[in-house]
Amino acid sequence: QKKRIGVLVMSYGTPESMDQIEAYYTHIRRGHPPTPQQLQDLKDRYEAIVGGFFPLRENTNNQVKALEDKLNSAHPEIEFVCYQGLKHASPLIEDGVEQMAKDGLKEAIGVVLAPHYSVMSVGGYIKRAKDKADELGLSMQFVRSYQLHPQLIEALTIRVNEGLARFEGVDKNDVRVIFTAHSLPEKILEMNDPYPEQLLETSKAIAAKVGITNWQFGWQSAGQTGVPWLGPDILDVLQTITEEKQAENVLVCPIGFVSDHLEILYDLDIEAQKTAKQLGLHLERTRSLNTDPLYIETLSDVVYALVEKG
Ligand code: FEC
Repeated sequence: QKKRIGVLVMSYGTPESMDQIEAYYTHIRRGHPPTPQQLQDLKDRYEAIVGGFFPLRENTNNQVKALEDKLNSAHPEIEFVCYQGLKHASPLIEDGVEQMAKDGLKEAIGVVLAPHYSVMSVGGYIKRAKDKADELGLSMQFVRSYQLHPQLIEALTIRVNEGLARFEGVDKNDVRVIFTAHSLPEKILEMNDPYPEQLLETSKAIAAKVGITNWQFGWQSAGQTGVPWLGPDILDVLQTITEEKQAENVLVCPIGFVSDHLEILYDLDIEAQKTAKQLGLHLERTRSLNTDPLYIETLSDVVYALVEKG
């Protein structure tokens, strides 16, 4: 009999229909319902991305299936069984852990579909899974980050090269590459959080592989919570680039996200694109990883490394 190992694949989660948006948003806000205006704004953003279609759900399903296939084909001596655990939608992280225990699994590994660790992002996923696993007597180990995995860097390098090639007749060093990730409240800096540094590590590794020096990092998708969030925001970066005549062409590479979803399809493709047009900038965005085999290999590798460690 093969050894069975559960893999809890954790990701942000998304509503499945327009009428689930309120419950989803309330969960994100830790039980505080949004005002009617906030709710409408969010509905409008989902409407704007291909008419209220929720691509993150299908992308996550595909990534999880691809990871399970990859783990089982790369390591046939073990049976890997993947489960989903979502931060803000069903099945919740706790549901995923519970299902593993119900299915009789004794050992499991948790991995988040986000490469960079912050106590407020990945740390939160891990804490919820660990608390539930401890309660149910399931032994779990966790992947914390994989921001420099060679296959991840390779996949992102390919995308940056591809993006640069879209600026026909423009030298690659005349295009400003902006690497982005989801902003977080500034207070993470007081906690010595590794998030900003890990994001710079990924950015530097890609820039070195592509062979570019004309790049910078910018934050995106900051929340409106009344406390300061990490900046500069991508929209301010575009403004500065224009005012200081630093570049006319920009390529945005959202390294903090691995899938097409609202923060890419709205915040970058609609909002940032609109700002760029107003400023007269030519803005392109690199393709998302989704089920790129290099990304799936990255996930499979970091999960298996924990199996080997034992
Ligand atoms: O496509 C989709 O349906 C979901 C897109 C989505 C992703 C995502 C990723 C991250 N978030 C992170 C942190 C925060 C913090 C707050 C916050 C708020 C929202 C809201 C929506 C939303 N997030 Fe999100 N996030 C996505 C969607 N996020 C919608 C609520 C409206 C708004 O503020 O825009 C603020 C919570 C609060 O109010 O206190 C903090 C981080 C990530 C990237 C890492 C990860 O994937 O976990 C960090 C995708």
